[in-house]
Amino acid sequence: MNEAWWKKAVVYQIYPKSFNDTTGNGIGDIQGIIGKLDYIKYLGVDVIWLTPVYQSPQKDNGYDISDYFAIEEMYGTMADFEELLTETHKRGMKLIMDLVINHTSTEHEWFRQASSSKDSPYRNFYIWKNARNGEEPNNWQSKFGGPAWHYDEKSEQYYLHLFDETQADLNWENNHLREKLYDMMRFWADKGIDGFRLDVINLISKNQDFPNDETGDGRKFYTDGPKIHDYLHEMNQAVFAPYGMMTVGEMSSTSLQNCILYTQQDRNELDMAFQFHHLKVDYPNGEKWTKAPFDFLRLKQILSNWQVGMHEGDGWNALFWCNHDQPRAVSRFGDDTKYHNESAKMLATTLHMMKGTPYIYQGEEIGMTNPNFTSIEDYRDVESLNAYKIVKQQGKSEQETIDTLKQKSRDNARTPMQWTSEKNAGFSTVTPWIPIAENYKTINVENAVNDPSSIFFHYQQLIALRKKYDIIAYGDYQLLYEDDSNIFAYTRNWNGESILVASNFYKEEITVGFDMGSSKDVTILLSNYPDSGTTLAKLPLRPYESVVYHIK
Ligand code: TEU
Repeated sequence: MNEAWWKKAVVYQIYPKSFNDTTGNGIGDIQGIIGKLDYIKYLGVDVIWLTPVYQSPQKDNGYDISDYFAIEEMYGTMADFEELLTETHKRGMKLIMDLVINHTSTEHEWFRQASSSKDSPYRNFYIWKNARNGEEPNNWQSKFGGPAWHYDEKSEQYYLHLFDETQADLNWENNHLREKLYDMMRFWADKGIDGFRLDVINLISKNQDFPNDETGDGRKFYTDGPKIHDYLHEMNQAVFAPYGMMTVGEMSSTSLQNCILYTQQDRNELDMAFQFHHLKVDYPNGEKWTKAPFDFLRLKQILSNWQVGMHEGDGWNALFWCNHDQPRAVSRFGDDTKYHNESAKMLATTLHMMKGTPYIYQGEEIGMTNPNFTSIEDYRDVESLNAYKIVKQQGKSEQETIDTLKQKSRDNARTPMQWTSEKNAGFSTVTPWIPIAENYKTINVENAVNDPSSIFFHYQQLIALRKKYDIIAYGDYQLLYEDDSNIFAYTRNWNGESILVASNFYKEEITVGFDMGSSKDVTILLSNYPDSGTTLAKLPLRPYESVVYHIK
């Protein structure tokens, strides 16, 4: 079988700002990553995804790029980056960079030129529109709150920004712009990087009528937009294919149908896609900024639909619970106190035994939790600060607003990596740019690697299983106990063998039964309890118990 290597790979995501500070300024840096490469290698991952380290005013922590060819000074130099790449390769790992090409910072030279005059040759690199009845050109909303248009006094037109007003959307209709972007991508490819994670890539093609959205926020006019597949194919042929790159697209509010098209191998667009529907199961009526429990049945249903749909459609999923935009999974779907160890392992197992390429976000492998910030002073994220204002304007009390942020803020994921129980968690010698979670004295890397029963070693074993058993990469997927409100169970089947995953998502012990046919040889590949049952017909699952069985 000649399958792509990344089908058996696991990726580790690094958010440099919060990873490891070697300069003593409270902010992580590239040398800090180099210093921890042996740790990452020890976990067993194949690929590192580095979130943006390009020059940036940091309004959105690097997702606002002002120079694609320069390394942000606070992270280090180009020489540091090259050293990181060499050292990563030396250890047999690959490095993919984050590519933010839906928008640039308004401090990018292109935007400076574009906004200098309507006649600038760069004007058409961005999306400019006249006012409509003295107001915004349409009613599209920014994903960070408020209108998606900003009026530029000087050149007397509005420009589009789907994110912060300092993140101006690029005009992908412009061939010249596209060529410039592909040249830039080749610059990094020539340095030897192994691929790209493409930020909100399914938003780059906008409906050119820019219609008003009578029933929404504009999303339907640019999500998986009219020319998206053409652009991705063009990009693939211009950059990804010639350099043999691995690519993963971040797909905002996408559909299964489109993700199949994005990732079917013979279409030559992308290798795999992140979708977010399973992480909206705690958004009542689609509303993020409300404190709410998660809907477990929906969670199972969504993940399972994508498992089956991508398998049948020959697409490929990027699997994840956590990233720098999401609250910590153990706090969100598990129990971050009494059953911290069990529930973090249960979540890891449930996801890692699925079909797709799993992504681990820094700190997830030691079960880092949400920090439970109690004051708005602790927050840094532009989206959270906007939400704070908006939610209060809607009439919610200070306490309610803080409680919502505590559950939903992206800063939940952005607190410094907890390396040791020493001052500042071993992250920095000084107070970090954002507060550290108070539990760092117990939840930290040093403790984890010294404890054979730690969450860290559970992840290490999950990664090793994926390498050893082809069925994990290639098997089909069948959901069991679909309507059960405590148990997440599924099988993977391939070449006459099966894997059964049985996970209890809650604290109550539940007994389940599986009929896997007779005279089968059942072995436990991994469990988060030392003494899980092997009688599948009658299987008690204790709080957060999660077991992987191999059945031949
Ligand atoms: O995120 C895009 C995105 O749609 C989100 O997950 C976003 O955080 C969410 O809509 C907010 O509710 C990507 C990056 O991962 C994120 O960090 C950037 O802020 C964003 O793009 C803009 O570049």
